[in-house]
Amino acid sequence: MQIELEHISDYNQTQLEGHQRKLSYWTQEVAKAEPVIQKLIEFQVAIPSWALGTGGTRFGRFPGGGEPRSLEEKIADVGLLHALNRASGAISLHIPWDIPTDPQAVKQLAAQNGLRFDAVNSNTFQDQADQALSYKFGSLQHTDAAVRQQAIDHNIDVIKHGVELGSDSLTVWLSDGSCFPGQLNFRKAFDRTLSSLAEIYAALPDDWKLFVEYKAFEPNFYSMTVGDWGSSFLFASKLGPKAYTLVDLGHHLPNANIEQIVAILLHQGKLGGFHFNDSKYGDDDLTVGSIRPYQLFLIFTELVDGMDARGMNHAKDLGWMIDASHNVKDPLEDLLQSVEAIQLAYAQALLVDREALEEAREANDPVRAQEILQDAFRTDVRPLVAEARRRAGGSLNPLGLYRTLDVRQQLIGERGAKTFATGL
Ligand SMILES: [Mn+2]
Repeated sequence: MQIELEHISDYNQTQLEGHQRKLSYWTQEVAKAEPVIQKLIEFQVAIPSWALGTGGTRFGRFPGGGEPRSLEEKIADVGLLHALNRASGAISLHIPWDIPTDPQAVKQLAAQNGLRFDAVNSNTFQDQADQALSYKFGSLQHTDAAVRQQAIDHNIDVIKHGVELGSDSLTVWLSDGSCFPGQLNFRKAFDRTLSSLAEIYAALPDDWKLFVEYKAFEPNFYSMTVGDWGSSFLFASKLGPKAYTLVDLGHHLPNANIEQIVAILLHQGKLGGFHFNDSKYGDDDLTVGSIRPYQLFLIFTELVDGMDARGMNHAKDLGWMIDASHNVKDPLEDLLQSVEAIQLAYAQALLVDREALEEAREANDPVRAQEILQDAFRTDVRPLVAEARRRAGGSLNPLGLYRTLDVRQQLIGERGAKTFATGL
């Protein structure tokens, strides 16, 4: 299905009066509001191709119907999101789940939906049916050089698919590590991983970036070879200027100070990409902003501050992506909520009075510093986000329109109730 422009404008008409009333507060604050709205219009968050179906755990999976059956249908789903919110203008592919058989046609289809291709993702955390050697004991760290070579070749293959689609970055997330003390020589695992990554790095086109994603635990439960930002930073630093750390919010040990990690990585010019989700206990992959919205705001405050300090373009200079799983929600509704949560945190971070905050810091005044941050966090910026969407041609209330149009039922009608999307 497609969401027609008149669906959006008709629906917006029904919401306009209420929207303008809420927005009227900001007419006193135009000098503050306008730059925020402009930045929100530019800001796009990529949607991963593996998050469009129902997620599951090792205990089970409860599909909701109408899931995309092919790469083309995944692109169509992201197209629906983007039509509604005008902020999901990119898709991130996972190889081999989404190998484009006809790259030109796929590229064209994406362009028709207003989408570009974000980072491509390799997969050496599971064995494919036609695969010669197993990744059971790791991929880039493996003791057997032939397994390492297979994983290197796969990553280089992923780069080639990405080049065909106009992508410009590769995300490498490794499940490599060990489950038991004594199983792995940490130093050898590090060295092997580094030399494997160096071969992949050497195959990167000049204008590409390599993102090294870290994760504290799972599927390995004793050690992860790229287990924290320190190891990722070390790998990225040793690889060279095209390699960066990628921060996934769910990949830390409980209560890690992610905003501080982000600040230091940005300060060192080594933060490359970001995977948004939320969690209570571990890598829960829940809807962004559903558990810890204040943490998300604090992270964005550091992102904005750190990017401004380096003269970076908020919309273009970091890779922004959602990486979540949807066990009990309609994936598209969940993604609409996640994008909105990101926009809200971003808008609030833009409102922080940085000059006053810096003064409070220099004066060792934590009370004042907290007031400044929480003043921004407690500001209702929903009218600004809605206005940015409206101006960009999206819906004032994407979720409301999604339900009014009964999109999921239409997708079930087109694709069937028992379709199965590849993903996690
Ligand atoms: Mn991730």
